[in-house]
Amino acid sequence: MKKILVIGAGGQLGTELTIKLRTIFGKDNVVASDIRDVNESIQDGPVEKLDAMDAKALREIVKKHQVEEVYHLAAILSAKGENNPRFAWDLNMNSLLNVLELGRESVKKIYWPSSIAVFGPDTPKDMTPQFTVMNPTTVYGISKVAGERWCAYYHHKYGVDVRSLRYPGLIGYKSLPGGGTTDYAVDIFSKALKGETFQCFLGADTELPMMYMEDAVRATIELMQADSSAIKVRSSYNIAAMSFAPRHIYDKIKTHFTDFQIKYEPDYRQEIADSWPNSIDDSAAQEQWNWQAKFDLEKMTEDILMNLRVGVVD
Ligand code: AKB
Repeated sequence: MKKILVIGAGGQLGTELTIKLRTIFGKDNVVASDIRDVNESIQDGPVEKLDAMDAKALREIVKKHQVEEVYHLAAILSAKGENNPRFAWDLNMNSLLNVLELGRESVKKIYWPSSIAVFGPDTPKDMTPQFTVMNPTTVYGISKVAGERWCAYYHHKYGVDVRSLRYPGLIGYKSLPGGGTTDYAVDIFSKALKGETFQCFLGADTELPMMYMEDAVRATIELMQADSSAIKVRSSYNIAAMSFAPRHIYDKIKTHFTDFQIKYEPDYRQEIADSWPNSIDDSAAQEQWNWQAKFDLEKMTEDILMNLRVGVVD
């Protein structure tokens, strides 16, 4: 069985992806690494402390576990990146280059996430195409565009098998996000459950592309399992599932928690959200490796609330 390394396994996506990879490939074959202590739910297999900017430490872990496949998820996200742009650039870029270099050595396949943050105010907002004007305005977005170009470069120049998805905002209930502009759509559920008023840092009508974590994890694994000849895009694929604004998700949750209240208090994250698309055209992913989302806003809300074991009202 091949050995897999997840970098940034303690993060929102990393935790759920590690759990899923361990159920598929066996818990001893998936090494969870992070700069911080990881969640208890992924301490049932090998765990390593790792600063992904440390190329030597990374190479040693790859050697020690004879890693063949790397999922490199460590990054500073959009909102947090604006507080320390230089550090966000250094971390996001240097860690990716460290991993891509391993692709020229012993690692056979690499996954690296991009984001809808690669798009900016000049990008067509509705059904944003796979190939279009980008011009992002956040340091996170700039690092993702540059990262996409590096991935394509390493593939074409050195034959590195690197694959990537441009995630929309990811929504799950098992692990918390940190530092993103779309995080409100995760936080809103915990406030509803606690019976507290939700203070939303985006305006009521701010529509953004979003995806349920179950779809995001499945998309990632399906892309990695697709035949190499099917992968025509070596920068990063658009993927889509649903688009909604804060008022839409509030209305959905309110059908289950009738007393739930929301207050809109937009802050600096509003400008970031306003620079991103409303919706995404993912036809290239659908055509080339059969991507299809399963969850819309209604199904996702019901699933989250059911899993959190609260009374779901019909
Ligand atoms: C963020 O909000 O920064 C991320 C993203 C869309 O990449 N969730």
